Amino acid sequence: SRQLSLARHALSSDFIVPYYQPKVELSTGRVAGFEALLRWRHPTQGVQMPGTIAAAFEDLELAHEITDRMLGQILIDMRRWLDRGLPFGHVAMNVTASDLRQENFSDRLLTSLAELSLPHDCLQVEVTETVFLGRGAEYVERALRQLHDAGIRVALDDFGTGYASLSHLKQFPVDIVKIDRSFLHDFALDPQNQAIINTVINLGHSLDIEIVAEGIETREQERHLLSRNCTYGQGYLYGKAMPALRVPRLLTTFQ
Ligand code: G
Ligand code: G
Ligand code: MN
Ligand code: NA
Repeated sequence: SRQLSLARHALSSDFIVPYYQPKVELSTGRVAGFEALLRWRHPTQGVQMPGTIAAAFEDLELAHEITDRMLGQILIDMRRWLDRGLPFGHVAMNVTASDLRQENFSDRLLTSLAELSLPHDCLQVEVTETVFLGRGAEYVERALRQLHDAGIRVALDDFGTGYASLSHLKQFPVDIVKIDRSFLHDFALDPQNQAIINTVINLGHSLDIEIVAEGIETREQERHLLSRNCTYGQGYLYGKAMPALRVPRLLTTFQ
């Protein structure tokens, strides 16, 4: 298809890059880390969102290549920031069930970190609830456990929207839960969303899971989350995903 050839072209010409969206500690405003979000820098049409190459994620070989490209670039960016003494915290990268089912995914990831002498706690992996379901869940579990045991924290993305049951939080090594941004939308007017958010925050405190609220756009949302002791937040209020080159300035102005 057209999307597949676009993606192949983008990969072959180095146009697929991670952009970095800040994640902040709500009580201080300090940048705690970043989520890496794929962007395709089109030579003439500007920066494209992942949706423009969605079909590429269905082609497993291409999807794995995209993940490798993202990981490689994220590691290089982190190495540069460390060398400059920039306190970037961590970078969370999105991975799929298909990435995690690869025979040696976690080994390769750990080897790549070692090659650049990067500490394990500077990288996190983000998965959605769907990785727990379906074919090969035992391989996914094994890979996540290996990463978690090596000190790479595992974040569960889009929490509350999928099919995950609470027992997945017990079965899989989940260190971080990200509350899906749909619960923050309209939330000043929606007592049900507020109740869900409060419940997930409390669940996090009881299970010793770090909670990140996604999609924070207003000070009012921030205030509410703070009053409920939500620790971390991410959203346009703090910044959109930005190119690696802009990260140093963000870190030096917001510390
Ligand atoms: O900004 P935003 O349009 O980037 O992201 C759209 C969707 O694409 C999100 O659900 C996000 O999790 C997903 N996404 C962003 N970057 C990556 C990536 O590197 N790999 C995978 N598998 N998904 C990504
Ligand atoms: O599925 P995942 O949570 O990885 O996707 C993140 C997506 O949400 C990206 O497309 C990102 O650009 C978008 N996003 C991040 N912060 C906000 C926000 O505050 N508001 C909205 N509407 N989208 C956001
Ligand atoms: Mn994500
Ligand atoms: Na999300």
